[in-house]
Amino acid sequence: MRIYHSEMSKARRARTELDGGQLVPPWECPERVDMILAGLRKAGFTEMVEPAEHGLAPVLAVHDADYVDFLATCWDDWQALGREGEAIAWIWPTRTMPGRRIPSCVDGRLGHYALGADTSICGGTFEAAQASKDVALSALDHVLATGEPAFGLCRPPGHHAAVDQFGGYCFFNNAAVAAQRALDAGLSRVAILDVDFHHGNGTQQIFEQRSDVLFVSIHGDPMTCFPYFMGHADEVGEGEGAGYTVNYPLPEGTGAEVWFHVLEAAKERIRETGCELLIVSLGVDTFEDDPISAFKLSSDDFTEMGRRLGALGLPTLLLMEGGYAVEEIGVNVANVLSGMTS
Ligand code: Q9C
Ligand code: ZN
Repeated sequence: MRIYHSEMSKARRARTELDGGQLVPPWECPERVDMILAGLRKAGFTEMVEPAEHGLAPVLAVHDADYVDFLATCWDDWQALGREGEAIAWIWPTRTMPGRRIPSCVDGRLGHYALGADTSICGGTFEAAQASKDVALSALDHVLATGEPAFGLCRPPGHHAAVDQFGGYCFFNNAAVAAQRALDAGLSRVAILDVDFHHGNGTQQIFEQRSDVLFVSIHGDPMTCFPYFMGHADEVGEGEGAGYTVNYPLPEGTGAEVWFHVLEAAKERIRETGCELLIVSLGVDTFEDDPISAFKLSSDDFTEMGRRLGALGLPTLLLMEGGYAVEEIGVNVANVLSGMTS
């Protein structure tokens, strides 16, 4: 299987994440990329390909232009104020104080465009986000041209990024950008299956009202898990999109038996809706030793995941999302890819 990745993904090297009331080194670190590449090489994957530049047009097909402009300018605006730390949102429009216009100063703009305080913006963030979507789009091009599966080692991840908001370590929604591009290339319906531990709120929001993208997610119950405010089972899509959003929230502690049972239900929905392409939002933070998540999949279970995804028999684009057990992230990703191609 071809592996797409970009060295530019490591241009984002944030120092801080607000976690438990403290500023800690971010869980979503550039070392993840090297550990995944090392794991893949060790497992015998040798075809590593740098992406081609696809520009911002495919991003603007799913994200608002003012949001993209904010990401492009935020760090410079922040630095121009002489700030010492990284750019972190700290005030928001809320239920009792709805924002009626977008502020002009960077603190206000951060609140408008952020969905959480966990994700700092630093130099290199915009460049890394662009590399990440180029990885997704180049891998997509390969799948569309050959019918072969491909893996896009996207970093930063994408599934929490909404039409005009960043957060949960995500800036551009790589899976959504790729899905829209596949539709624009002539496909009629695309499935995004999100197996990251966290609900893919951004992907859901982008496609909630549409039936040309089926969004199916298996994730930690938002009653107790990030992103807390989306991902319940009764969110099923709206209007035209009714039935094309499917959420499977599962309790913390969920292990392989239940998880794979739910995966089969998710696959059935993908089959019955006639999707022509499968995009997998591949988080491996469902791993039992993930430091910030709470499912119990073993490294061997990821091989089984790959097998079961491959059994759908669809052209498949795998895109990296989360996974924070850095020591084991390489073997876990490699196992999914090996299972799929076995
Ligand atoms: N600082 C992905 O897996 N942070 N994002 C939780 C609090 C949010 C996870 C810890 C977790 C986001 C792509
Ligand atoms: Zn996650």
